[in-house]
Amino acid sequence: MPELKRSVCPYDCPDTCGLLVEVENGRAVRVTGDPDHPFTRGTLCPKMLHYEKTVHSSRRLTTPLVRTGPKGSGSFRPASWDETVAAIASRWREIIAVHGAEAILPYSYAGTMGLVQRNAGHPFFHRLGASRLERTICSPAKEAGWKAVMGDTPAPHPDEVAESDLVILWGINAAATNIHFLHGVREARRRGAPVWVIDTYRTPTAAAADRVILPRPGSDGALALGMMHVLARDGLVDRAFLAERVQGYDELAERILPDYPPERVAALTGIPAAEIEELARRYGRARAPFIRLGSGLSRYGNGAMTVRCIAALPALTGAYAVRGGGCLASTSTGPAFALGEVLREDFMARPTRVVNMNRLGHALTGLADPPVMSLYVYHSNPAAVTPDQNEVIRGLCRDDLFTVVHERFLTDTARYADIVLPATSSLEHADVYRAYGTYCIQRAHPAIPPVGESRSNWDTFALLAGAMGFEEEFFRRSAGEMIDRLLSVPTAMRAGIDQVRFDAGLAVELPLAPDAPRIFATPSGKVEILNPREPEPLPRHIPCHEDAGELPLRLMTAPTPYALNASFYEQEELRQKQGGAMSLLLNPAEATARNLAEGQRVTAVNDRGRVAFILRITDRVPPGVAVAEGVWWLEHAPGDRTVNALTSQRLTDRGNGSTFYDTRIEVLPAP
Ligand SMILES: Nc1nc2c(c(=O)[nH]1)N[C@H]1C(S)=C(S)[C@@H](COP(=O)(O)OP(=O)(O)OC[C@H]3O[C@@H](n4cnc5c(=O)[nH]c(N)nc54)[C@H](O)[C@@H]3O)O[C@H]1N2
Ligand SMILES: Nc1nc2c(c(=O)[nH]1)N[C@H]1C(S)=C(S)[C@@H](COP(=O)(O)OP(=O)(O)OC[C@H]3O[C@@H](n4cnc5c(=O)[nH]c(N)nc54)[C@H](O)[C@@H]3O)O[C@H]1N2
Ligand code: SF4
Ligand SMILES: [Mo]
Repeated sequence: MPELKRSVCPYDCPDTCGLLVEVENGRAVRVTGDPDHPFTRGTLCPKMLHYEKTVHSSRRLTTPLVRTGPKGSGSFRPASWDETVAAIASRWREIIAVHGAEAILPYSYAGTMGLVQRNAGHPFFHRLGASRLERTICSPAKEAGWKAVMGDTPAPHPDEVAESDLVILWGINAAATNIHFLHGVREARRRGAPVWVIDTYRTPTAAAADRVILPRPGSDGALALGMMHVLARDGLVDRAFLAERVQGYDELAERILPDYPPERVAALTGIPAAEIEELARRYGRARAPFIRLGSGLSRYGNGAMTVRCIAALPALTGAYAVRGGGCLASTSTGPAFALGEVLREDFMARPTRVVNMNRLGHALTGLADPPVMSLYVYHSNPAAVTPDQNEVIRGLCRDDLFTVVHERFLTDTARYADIVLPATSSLEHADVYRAYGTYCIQRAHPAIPPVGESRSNWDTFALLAGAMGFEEEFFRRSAGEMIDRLLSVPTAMRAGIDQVRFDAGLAVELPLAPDAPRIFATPSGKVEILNPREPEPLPRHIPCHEDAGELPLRLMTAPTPYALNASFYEQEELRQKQGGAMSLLLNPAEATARNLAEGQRVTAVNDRGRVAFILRITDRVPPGVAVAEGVWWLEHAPGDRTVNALTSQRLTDRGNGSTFYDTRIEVLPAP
């Protein structure tokens, strides 16, 4: 009889599902959704249905490795932990002696979202005096734009969407990235709410919508301003709400009335003026319109401003005050834990250099002082996921760069390492999780022993701390002790949780006061359409970087339902579900204009790179747009580069975020 253990999905996904793991002889044999999870209620996405195939993949790294061939060749010999940890410590001592500790750069992101394992390197690198990584690859511009208008106002509970009478899925492919949210959306629809999707192409989510609107990439801010123009012009605004609870509506009206009439917004967005009018009127007449805002539209040079424009919209109609209305950008559950206990910024003797993770290529190849002489990568795959792959790989090829990669698989990045350390999967280590699409938290204990000689992030940093001679008792704590410590610090947000359930390893909801999303946590206590603390006090349309670009196609570097960033490519079945090949989607008219045929090999080019894809022709993609779903591993790519060879290191208007979607290309037949 298999033993049943509880765990948590560790991936970077807003849902943070509870898992049930069937364990037999120390192996996970089956993984299913936990029906006892308050939000995800027992269903899993297609990626996690066979998590056991990832955990027990024949490709798992089981011992440390030392490089024996040229960087990138993938030639390694097995080695012991003692040998590799001693080698890392001695090389770091040499680097510190010559260049100082800031010549060492950690690089980590979202391989696991558990609070202790994810952040395990912070105390170590603070104590070492290493450079700090600005971790802004995902959605800091979205956060900045949201915060400028709504401050720290909590998002509505995701279940509230069921009470909405108009749902807008705005820049979110929820069928891939937030599948459990669609339960509530379906419920709203069953009760009569139309569902509108606003995206740049017909994603799988569009297939389930009543209406699909496809603005030109990067132009959603203008669309929101045009909608607000119509609301203001036609008197569809809530005067009482605006007077009492909104700052700056009159100033906004002075701008949107002359500047954003539907005809001008049609020119900016490519959406016909009549459709903008219709969308605005439907929005204005709805009792409780609910916007679920994704992050894709924030990954542009104007990303934060776009989010600000959209965040202003519910203020005009008072939707922010209505249950089932408003906007869910993400649930901020961070304050539920005293994360400072893990991060330990106090271990830093002085504030050290900060390197933006989106500009890794620049950091590794530029003339920084001190130069980056060692890169330590853990739970991230920068050779695949970071923009400007060519420059990242040029940097990783440097013979004088000492690279250590702590990983579950021999990823594109690990192939360039001098030393590879084997990492546990989430089933093999302890952690505690919060969520960014729900208000759930959950603790996980190891369900199985480590595969091979793999070690968790926490345990690996403990070894490295020992080898570097760090005396602090902190570095001798186990992950379990660290979690206990973290949970022993009470926070206002966790007060009143079902402690018995939580201690039993079940997911529990943070108690959200019913009206919390309707009490605006901004400095003025109002929705701040006008925010005097911003360099631009009022929302307006600003162009994105590539609005000035010359190549004809906008490239969408979008998520696929069958992978998560560059994770899950070890599963052959999931690659098959993605069509078996790294493909580029193009509209029939664009294919015909270039004399390209379905299934042929094509090359996408711009001044940063050239990437081979297999062409898929589909009218799901409008003219002027190309779509590359997923972040494939190089070994499965038709050529020698993957999608991020086309993306740039330029940052967003606010938040220093990535601009993956702000990319232009041309597509040519492959030679
Ligand atoms: N299956 C799967 N799930 C995932 C991920 C994955 O890769 N695969 N990634 C995870 C991660 S790291 C994150 S951050 C989250 C969220 O990941 P995000 O990248 O925020 O994905 P979505 O929120 O679905 O939003 C992306 C959508 O925005 C659209 N888009 C791009 N530009 C524009 C634009 O200018 N306007 C509009 N209206 N739409 C635009 C894209 O076409 C795409 O459908 O998902 C997580 N979940
Ligand atoms: N083209 C394109 N590029 C993108 C995106 C996109 O949509 N399109 N999305 C961007 C976004 S939103 C994000 S958030 C980033 C994500 O970028 P990353 O955080 O780098 O995400 P993954 O590709 O999932 O890589 C995580 C790695 O961590 C490893 N891992 C898992 N668990 C552990 C563990 O416990 N310990 C250690 N040491 N390793 C572990 C996994 O094997 C995996 O290789 O990618 C960005 N890049
Ligand atoms: S990736 Fe998301 S939807 Fe899939 S199991 Fe994990 S938390 Fe659930
Ligand atoms: Mo992300």
